[in-house]
Amino acid sequence: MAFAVPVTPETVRRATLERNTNETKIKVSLALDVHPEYAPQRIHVQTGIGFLDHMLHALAKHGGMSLELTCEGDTWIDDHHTAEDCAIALGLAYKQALGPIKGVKRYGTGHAPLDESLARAVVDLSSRPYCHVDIPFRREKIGDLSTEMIEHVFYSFATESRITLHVDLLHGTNDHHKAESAFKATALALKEAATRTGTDDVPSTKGSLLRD
Ligand SMILES: [Mn+2]
Repeated sequence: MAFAVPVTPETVRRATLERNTNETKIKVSLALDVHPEYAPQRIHVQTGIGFLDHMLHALAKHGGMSLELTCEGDTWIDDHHTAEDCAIALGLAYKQALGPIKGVKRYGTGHAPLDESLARAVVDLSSRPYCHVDIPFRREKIGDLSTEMIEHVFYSFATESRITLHVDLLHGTNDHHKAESAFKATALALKEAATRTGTDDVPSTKGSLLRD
């Protein structure tokens, strides 16, 4: 029988890292556990791309995470390097914060509607990086984020965090709503998958979910 793991400053799963290239300079600090008193949820995202900030903020908020992420990227070129690298850095932080895959649910499913849009996300903290995204957008861009980068963000996050992630838009018409419901569904799936069971069990019949 599982029991809740108390969230204290000592038990919060967290990671802080920097990732610097000639294209982007990123600082990220991520905590996978929040508590109103001991670990209040704090979210500050500043990537230089407003709509990406909005999506990562939603991911953290509904994923029950604290997230500080800042990026100085070459947005004078376009949004590609910044969006991709922020997702890579976030994935690295997620993997690091999660640590060895044991004592967690491992699987998570999220459904999030936003008005007419409904997205489903399914996560497996498998150490097997895989990503499937099916969100048919109509527009080229939402704000300053190219819609093609939304799939890329999910892909980069899943690859770097070494999770299996499937995100499907079930239906919807408004592109802003479609994207937001997808990030919120992913947040809910991640939150469930990372929920601690209160045991030391490795959730695999193989007895091992290897992480480096
Ligand atoms: Mn919105």
